[in-house]
Amino acid sequence: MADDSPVKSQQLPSHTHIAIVGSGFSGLGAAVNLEEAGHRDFVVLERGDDVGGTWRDNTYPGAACDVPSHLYSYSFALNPNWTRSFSTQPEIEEYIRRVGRRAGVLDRHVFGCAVTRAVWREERRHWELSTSHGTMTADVLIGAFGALAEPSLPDIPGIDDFDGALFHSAQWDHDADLTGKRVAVIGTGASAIQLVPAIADTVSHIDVYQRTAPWLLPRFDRPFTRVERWAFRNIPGVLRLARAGIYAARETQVVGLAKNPRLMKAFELISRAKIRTEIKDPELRRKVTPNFRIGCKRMLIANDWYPALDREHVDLITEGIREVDGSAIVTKDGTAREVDAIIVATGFHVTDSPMFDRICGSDGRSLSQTFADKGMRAYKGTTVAGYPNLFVLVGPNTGLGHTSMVYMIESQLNYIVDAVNTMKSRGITRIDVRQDVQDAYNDELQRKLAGSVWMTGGCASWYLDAHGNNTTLWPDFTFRFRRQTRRFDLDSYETSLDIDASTARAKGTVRGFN
Ligand code: N01
Repeated sequence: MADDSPVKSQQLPSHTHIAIVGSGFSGLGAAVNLEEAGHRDFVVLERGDDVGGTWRDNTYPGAACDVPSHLYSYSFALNPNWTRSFSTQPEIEEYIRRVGRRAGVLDRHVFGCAVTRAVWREERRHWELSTSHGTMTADVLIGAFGALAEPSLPDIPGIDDFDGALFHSAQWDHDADLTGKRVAVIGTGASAIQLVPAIADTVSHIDVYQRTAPWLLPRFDRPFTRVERWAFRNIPGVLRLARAGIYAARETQVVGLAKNPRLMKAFELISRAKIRTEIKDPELRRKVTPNFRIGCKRMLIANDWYPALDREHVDLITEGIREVDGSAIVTKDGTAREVDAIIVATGFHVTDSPMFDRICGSDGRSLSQTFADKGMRAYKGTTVAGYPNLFVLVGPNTGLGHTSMVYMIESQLNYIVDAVNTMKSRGITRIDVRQDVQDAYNDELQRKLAGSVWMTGGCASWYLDAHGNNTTLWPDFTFRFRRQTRRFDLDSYETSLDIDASTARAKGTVRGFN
């Protein structure tokens, strides 16, 4: 099958053993891992028309990865053909599509199928799913809906009545012709710093609205030479070696980020030097210099952001936005700036994903209700007390700013596949993580986070929730998470057996049940 061949969507089954919601890096990875472990009775429900998730959706100009591709890829599908060190969005999307097609799991996908509700039915011990294609049930639910899937729109008075083109960076309107137009970009996060330089030559003017200046580091991006690509393809071990080297180099950052924030000062010096060399205008230098410790918000990497801001037809506006009035953005000092298009690059609903409203556990409460008291909490970022047989990928405190999320996803997948295998081999129909185990796990996480730069660096970031808790980031070396998730720890769970297994239970061959 050609790599870009169209996918044929399947019918929604009435029941499946395992339902996976979403087919980005995590959902597709789950499908491939389950298939390899011999599980055939699963279905992937994907609201889009192909695999790829965030890499399918974020098609804004300049979209690229901040983690080198040899690490930002599946360990089971290394790619010797990456064309450059930091791949662009089209190349990553193509990679994920190819993995999906080659793994032979697309025949278990239902595309264009949005899950609108998932309710645990205690009496039947299964999940009842409402979807845009009808209803179905599943014994096990894997939430792979992603943390960066739901665009967050700014609440600016009058913006809905704006007279021109208006869209979010993650929902780029490719029909909107920006040639020669006056454009406003709201936000200066990872997406904005990629898209502004990419459109700067096309548009006549850009107003960039900055609320908080980000710290920037150099982007060591370059095309691979033909010799390197030949070596990646033909010399055994070279790909793995490259991957290991990138992994080790990135992991050293954890020492400063999580353990000793004062060490981050060295990065600050590099970033300040970058500002001095890449920007001529002293006033602009002042505006782009952050007022918090580097690492507190995600460190960004780019070589073209400051030079783009320094251009004649690009203005950096730091007065806050008051409102949108007709075709003008009005700042708090009363200045109105006319534009033809507004691009909002204001990030995603991470700690308040709409999917949390749609998943209801054994007491009927949604995940949002459960998370309302203390914020998002899970065990090993994957299971949540009161939500039996639910596994969440890229769940609470599994996020990273410095290295590859695919590494965390694959760690979770080890754990989930082992859990599903354990349930099958022991005849267990219901697992629910013990509340005391989950609480102890989270107390330990917060203790580790307390001294980190994310908590002490003096910034407001989407890493923190409404309570000021960091419920998004993993606060340690990632190999420690890999170690924690190597095996499913049945003793941390309350479990129930199926009727066939009761005989085995009577013989005392199954432990850990209630
Ligand atoms: O979003 P963000 P993003 N008025 O939340 C500002 C990943 N990613 O789409 O800092 C005015 O980082 C907000 O200001 P402030 C990556 O994990 C990865 O850029 O909150 N401004 C900020 O400047 C990343 O972290 C790659 O004060 C408002 C910006 O909007 C995540 O996606 C590439 C505002 C939002 O920044 C999200 O990045 C791209 C308002 N009302 C993205 N609300 C890779 O390379 C928000 N802002 C892997």
